[in-house]
Amino acid sequence: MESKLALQVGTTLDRFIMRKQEDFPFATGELSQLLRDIALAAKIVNREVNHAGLIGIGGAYGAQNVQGEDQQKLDVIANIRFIRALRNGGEVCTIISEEDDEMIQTGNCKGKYIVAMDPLDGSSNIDVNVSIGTIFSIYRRLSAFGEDGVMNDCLQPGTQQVAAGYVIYGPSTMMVYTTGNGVNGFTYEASLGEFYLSHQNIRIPENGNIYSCNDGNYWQFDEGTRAYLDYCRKASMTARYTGSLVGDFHRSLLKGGIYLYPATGKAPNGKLRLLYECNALAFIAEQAGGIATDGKKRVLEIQPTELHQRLPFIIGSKNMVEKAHTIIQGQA
Ligand code: AHM
Ligand code: MG
Repeated sequence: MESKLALQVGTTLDRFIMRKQEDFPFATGELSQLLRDIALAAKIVNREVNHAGLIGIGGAYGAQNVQGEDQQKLDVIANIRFIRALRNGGEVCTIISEEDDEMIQTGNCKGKYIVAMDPLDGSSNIDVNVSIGTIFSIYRRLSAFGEDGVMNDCLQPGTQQVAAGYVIYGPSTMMVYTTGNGVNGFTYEASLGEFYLSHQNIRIPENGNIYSCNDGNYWQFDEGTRAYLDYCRKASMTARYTGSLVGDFHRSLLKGGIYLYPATGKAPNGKLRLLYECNALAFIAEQAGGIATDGKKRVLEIQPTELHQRLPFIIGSKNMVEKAHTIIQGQA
């Protein structure tokens, strides 16, 4: 449903969210407030990211997160900032974060929503000043109000997302999100402290010429995936891979392309996480006309069984993902 009021140049994220809410007269405004809380935390993290090189908080924290990966100081800071914003906001009862093994209870037992997030994805890129991002998914809780959220609230398939998005901290900082009614992007104007609508109703091109995959893993991929990468090379497609999922996905979304993180010898179930990396981007891709799968199934229909579940991941332009499936499944 399109907003009743025409959107004008200079529309801020706040105003956009407000106008969208006017389309739903019975809505309580809690989801709108939650999106604003996320945007506020993103502004704070953006400031930290911009200052990281200056105040010496880039680099490893010296600890490891639950998956045995080095935690960067900024990962920790971003995690704290987002949790704090969601706790203060009051709409969220439970958070799932890449940085925390267990569910995080905010203490807002009346909160309607669950948030799954990767507070700072692509953190190996922080020290080298390459784009990084925050990814988030929002679900309605299933359990009764008045208590903490439970595992069942967190293990919902991606089809149940009520909103999802990402923030990319790059040459410009942008927030891109969907509430299931198209995808819109907002660019941050730091001097004014506002996100402005800059990319209205984003549609991912059906075709593209860019493939994005860690080619160094080539010999760890299955035969089908290798055949697809051979096809990309023979077709002289352009290879682009930063190691920052948000950046690589954002490029595909705007220009057309395909991103693949297949299973490898080292990561036999894939590397990326369903709840706070893949589902959000899959929701956005589909809302923009693209496709996201684990190589066989639609990502959004996968029933999660654990918080930090991993999966192989293919996402991008419709025709490119379909072609990849055909080749990977040996039908080419
Ligand atoms: P992270 O959550 O630890 O940052 O890992 C996720 C990142 C993605 O952003 C990126 O696409 C991928 O891992 C890169 O992995 P690799 O270095 O194995 O290619
Ligand atoms: Mg991550």
